[in-house]
Amino acid sequence: MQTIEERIKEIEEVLAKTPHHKATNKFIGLMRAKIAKLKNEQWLKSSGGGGGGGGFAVAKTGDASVALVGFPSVGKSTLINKLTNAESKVGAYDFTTLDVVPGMMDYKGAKIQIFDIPGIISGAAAGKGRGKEVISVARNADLIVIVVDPKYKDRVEEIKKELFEAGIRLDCLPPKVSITKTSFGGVNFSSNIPLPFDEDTIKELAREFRLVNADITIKEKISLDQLIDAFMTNRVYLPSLAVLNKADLLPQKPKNINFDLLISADKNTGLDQLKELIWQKLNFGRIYLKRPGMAADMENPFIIKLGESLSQILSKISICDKDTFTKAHVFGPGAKFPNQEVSLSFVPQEGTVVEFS
Ligand SMILES: Nc1nc2c(ncn2[C@@H]2O[C@H](COP(=O)(O)OP(=O)(O)OP(=O)(O)O)[C@@H](O)[C@H]2O)c(=O)[nH]1
Ligand SMILES: [Mg+2]
Repeated sequence: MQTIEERIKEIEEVLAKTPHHKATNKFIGLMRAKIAKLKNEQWLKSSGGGGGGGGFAVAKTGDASVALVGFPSVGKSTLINKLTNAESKVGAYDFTTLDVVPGMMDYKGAKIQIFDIPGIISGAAAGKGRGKEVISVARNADLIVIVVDPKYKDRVEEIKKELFEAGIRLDCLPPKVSITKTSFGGVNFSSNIPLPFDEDTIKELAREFRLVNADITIKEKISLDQLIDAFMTNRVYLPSLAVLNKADLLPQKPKNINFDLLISADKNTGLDQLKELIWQKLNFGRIYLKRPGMAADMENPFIIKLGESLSQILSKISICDKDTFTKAHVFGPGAKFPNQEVSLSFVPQEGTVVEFS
């Protein structure tokens, strides 16, 4: 019997020979969907335990979690030891870290959990090395920090490809496609946007994903691969940062910079900028809560995601009388004037003082 890998290869070969034009669109879509499904199957079957959690026991705590992903020996453990309270073993040889090591970084009042994970190798997404476990941790994080060093400096894309193969979509939003299962009526499709595939292709893909009755609406221009992503249920969409560590070893600043930041974990350079970039990528902000008649607690900010409304924020605050709140008064940044009365749909900014009432 053919292995999954052989089946993927066979379909890829067929695809490579297929000319791209309108008449072959449906066929290409179907073949790509089959590859996506097989890759998922391969991932689920690879060693390292079942399902999403993988083989590492990692409890998420704090306001957000960040995974450090990179090839061996680029300095991930050195970095987590500098950023957090962790004491992860550092070694001048590959695969020093064999387990996931969590650490907690305190920044601007937020508790940001960072995971140091074993170095990945090419083929990790197909389960090579401890790829499955490593990638499971990455999938469950809120931000991926890709770490490279001068030896691997041109290989950010290679890491991104591994993550992509494992269903992780970096720095993009989920395609605006809604798929609602219905109980009868077949597959109905609606969209008023010109798309690079036809209704037949969508219906064929729906069949491939065993959707017999469903309403499908596409609300933005997407590619065929994004359409397949919309059908796959295991895609995660995460922000990422790429950092080049060991910048102290570079004779000069590299020309083609495809990183967000150059750092040296060992020499303590760029680490404050990295903390700030992590904060920004997580889209975090601080608000200060105030009780009527009392001063705001400026020592203990409440961490929010910028863009959230007060009612969304309220749902995360643990105070017992919160169900009674129907409005708020705001002060400082974001308020038109001190003590402005706003509804719970108000969106605060970094630094807004909020008094719920
Ligand atoms: N020159 C220099 N060396 C560094 C820097 N950061 C780490 N190193 C060295 O690089 C080697 C590997 O560091 P680790 O932190 O163990 O690397 P890792 O990415 O955790 O490695 P694995 O756990 O094997 O994947 C050690 O010898 C570190 O001292 C740096 O900023 N500059
Ligand atoms: Mg390590």
